[in-house]
Amino acid sequence: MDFQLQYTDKASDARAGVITTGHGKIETPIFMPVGTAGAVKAVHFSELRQQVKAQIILGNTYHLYLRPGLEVLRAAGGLHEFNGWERPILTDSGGFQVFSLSGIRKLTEEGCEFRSHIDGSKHIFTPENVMDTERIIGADIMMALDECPPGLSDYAYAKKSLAMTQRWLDRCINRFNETEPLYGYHQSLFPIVQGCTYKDLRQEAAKYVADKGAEGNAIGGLAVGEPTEVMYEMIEVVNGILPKDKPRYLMGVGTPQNILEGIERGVDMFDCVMPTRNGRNAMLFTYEGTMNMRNKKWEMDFSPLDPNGCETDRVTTKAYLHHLFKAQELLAMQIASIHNLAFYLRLVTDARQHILAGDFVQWKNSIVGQLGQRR
Ligand code: PRF
Repeated sequence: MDFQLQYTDKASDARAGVITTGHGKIETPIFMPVGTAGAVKAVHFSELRQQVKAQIILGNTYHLYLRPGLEVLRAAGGLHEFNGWERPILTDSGGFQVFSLSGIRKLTEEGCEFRSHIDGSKHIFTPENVMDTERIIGADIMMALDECPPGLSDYAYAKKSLAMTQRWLDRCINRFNETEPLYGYHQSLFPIVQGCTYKDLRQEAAKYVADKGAEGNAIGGLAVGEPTEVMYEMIEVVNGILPKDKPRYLMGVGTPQNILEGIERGVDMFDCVMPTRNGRNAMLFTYEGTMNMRNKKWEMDFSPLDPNGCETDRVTTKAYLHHLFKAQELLAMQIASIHNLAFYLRLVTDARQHILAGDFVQWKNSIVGQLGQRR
């Protein structure tokens, strides 16, 4: 993997760059649609390519390991061959999903034991078997196994948890280095900085991760219940330490405003379920704020969702989408998901253009207030 910085903003830490993987290039800053089980919910890959203009998608080790399972993925020749997405893929390691989804779980030095949310069967994720699983899935970027404690954890717990995440990271790196990619293209391993909301823990965690010399680095453990301002402060602390010449990925964040604030603080990669999940729930993101498409005010509004948006935005009227949500048509979820993902990709593409043009901060300040409004 290669990362070239094209331009660093003079007035902030925002950067524009290009990541090159075995499945093509990614222009940063970038938003990665979430494709949990190897599919982006309600959006076909043709729409993802042509309308959303997604450059990379995310998969989850937890889901893919449980279903379709490693035997199928291995026989298919990896996830790219299995699902037909020929652009880059990143896989999250599963730890975070185990904590948010599975039932009974036990955290030990060895790893995390959990029960499948599908059939209740018992499993364990260890740093070693997660690396092996991510090799079999074959993502271009693999994430290390970490523990993401709740946002408001006390200091003692946060410190203990971080120490274990660091020991797990060493085990991940060892296994990663002992194994080879299975399908003939390079895979990168990104470590994850944890440390909750404690500045000294975040600093220590960022130094620990930076010393590993990985091809890219991630910031985890944020947007998990702490105040937004604290999240921004932690990003600043961590990015002050992580290497500038490697991509930085802020995991599971966030709203359009969060993404712009992250970009301003030197983050290059983002993922979040919000555009798809909220879209399925009738919420649209736009530059002028959010819209609830179930609201009666759209019943007679025959203007397009966005005359300057993707094809779906140009041909769908607000009244029609309102009708589809009221009638519980599946197409409603599809249109809203395409719109939201296309908007998120447009947001980061516009941010990139303004970084390259040298007026990112001015542009960001001029739109960030509007983004939070309700239309
Ligand atoms: N760790 C991992 N995945 C994640 C997170 C984390 O801390 C988050 C937190 N926002 C989202 N996804 N492995």
